[in-house]
Amino acid sequence: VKDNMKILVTGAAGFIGSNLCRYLLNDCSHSVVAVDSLTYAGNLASLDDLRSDDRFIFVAASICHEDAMKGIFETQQPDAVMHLAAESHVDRSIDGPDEFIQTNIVGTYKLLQISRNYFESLEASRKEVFRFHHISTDEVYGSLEPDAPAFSEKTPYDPHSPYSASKAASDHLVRAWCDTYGLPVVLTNCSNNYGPYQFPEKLIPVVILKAIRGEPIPVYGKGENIRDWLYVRDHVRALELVLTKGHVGETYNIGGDNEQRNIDLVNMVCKILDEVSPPIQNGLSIDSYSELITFVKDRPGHDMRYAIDASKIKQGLGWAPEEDFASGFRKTISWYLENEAWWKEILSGNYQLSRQGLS
Ligand code: NAD
Ligand code: TDX
Repeated sequence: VKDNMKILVTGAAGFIGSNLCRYLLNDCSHSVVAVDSLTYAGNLASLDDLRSDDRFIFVAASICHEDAMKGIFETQQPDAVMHLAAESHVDRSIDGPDEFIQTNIVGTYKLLQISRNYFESLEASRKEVFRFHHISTDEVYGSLEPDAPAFSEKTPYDPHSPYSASKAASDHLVRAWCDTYGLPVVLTNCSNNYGPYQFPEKLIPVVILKAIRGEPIPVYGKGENIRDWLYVRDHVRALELVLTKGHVGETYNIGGDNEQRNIDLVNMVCKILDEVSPPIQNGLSIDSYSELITFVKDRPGHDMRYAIDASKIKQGLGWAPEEDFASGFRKTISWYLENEAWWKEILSGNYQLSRQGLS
């Protein structure tokens, strides 16, 4: 597989997509065709620093729009697809599952059909190179009991939320297109990511931004749920490795070996913030941001624990997380403190103005 591929990245203006594009261009020698329909979660500002690179092109389009997507394949002639476009927030999927079914299931189906037709039209040497990489989540495996072994690639699927069920459905479709039509696919299922450019609805940015603005920090239930946290840069490194070195038809689990109870994590973030941006500096008359922690109504069907066994990608492809847990969180907190303009535009809703005038 080539190390200078032209990669069509769907969901490129989202959290992981924008970090992936940055890695593919700045740390590797790939070119990127960035596709995103700019839903509430997509933000062109997350790609600002990449737009002057002549190996980068952005196209506003939905994976659900077949004509638009076909046109992109025809004109751009990508060597590979990395499919990240999705509705990604569990709470939103509970309040309104429709978009999750449309984008995550129907959109993935449409993208598979277009990719399959495109793949079949390629000449033999380009067929060797082509991959369809589906980016998925550990949530498809369901919830673990406290002492149960971590999820492996062989763990049976048991999704509980509309989000995880829709991602599970998309995983099955991708495998079926490989087995039935010979589309050369690879799949990855990753644990919770944290890092720069994460939309302020997810736990870590919620905690940081509520804290520095002196608002209650909502912790669901008793805060005892456990997630396995991975720095986003380690995830995108793994994605590039699987795309270029992974075996066709295979799935790789990606995780940080870093299980944390929500309440412990939230307290840790508050403690780092106390140090680097003391409450008094933000005009707050509290000693510690942890005083803002407020236990709220639990998420319905809230999975208790996720944990990933990443030994297949470690042993098979030589991947390992590089970012140390504490330093990764410090970097993330600093990023939010230093990039006020990025999140203020989101909190005010102004970021959505950037999509006006896009075809
Ligand atoms: P995100 O919500 O930040 O970004 C998703 C992007 O997809 C947005 O830019 C949005 O505009 C775009 N999008 C949505 N519908 C689209 C459509 N119909 N057509 C084109 N673009 C569309 O999500 P994220 O956290 O960056 O997650 C990216 C992918 O990684 C998702 O598939 C998610 O399931 C998966 N994943 C995320 C995590 C995590 O911790 N965030 C962990 C494992 C897997
Ligand atoms: O305000 C909050 N308070 C809280 O206690 C939020 C937003 C979350 N939580 C809890 C719920 C979860 O146990 O924190 C944990 C993490 O929540 P999210 O950030 O919403 O992530 P999660 O539901 O675990 O899903 C994430 O990881 C897997 C991503 O959103 C998914 O896209 C990914 O597939």
